[in-house]
Amino acid sequence: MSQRTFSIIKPDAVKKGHAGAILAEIEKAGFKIVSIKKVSISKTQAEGFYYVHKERPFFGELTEFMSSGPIFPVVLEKDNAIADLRKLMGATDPAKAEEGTIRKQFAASIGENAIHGSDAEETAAFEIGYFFAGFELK
Ligand code: FUP
Repeated sequence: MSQRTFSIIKPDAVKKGHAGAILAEIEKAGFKIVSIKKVSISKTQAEGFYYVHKERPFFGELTEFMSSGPIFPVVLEKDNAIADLRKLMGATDPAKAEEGTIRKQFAASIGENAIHGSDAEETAAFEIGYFFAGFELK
């Protein structure tokens, strides 16, 4: 069944000029780009997005990094989109990511790991709504 998920091309990938190559991989894997924009977010906005991680030791570093430069929030659609994007992204730590995954190819470290992807339906709904208004999702 067709499903939507949410992704972010993170500041490290945008800075290195990898946004286009990553989006090409995503399209090649059968995802339709429903909506995309380029934005820079504040540390407070990054904290709101990652509030589930607020007690984790890396929260400060993570939100500092996510507000360090422009990002591309993206809404994607395909059958089984949430699980399939997670698979295409690879493990959080690129050193543990499988060959051919986006993080294996484009991520430098566990912190600066090129791409975000929602991990469940409820998080996808929250994350899409955090970055996109209804009229941007036709
Ligand atoms: P993922 O879903 O693979 O993006 O990973 P998590 O939701 O566990 O973590 C969200 C982000 O926190 C990661 F993308 C990078 C950052 N993080 C760290 O910086 N250090 C860690 O040990 C774990 C996660």
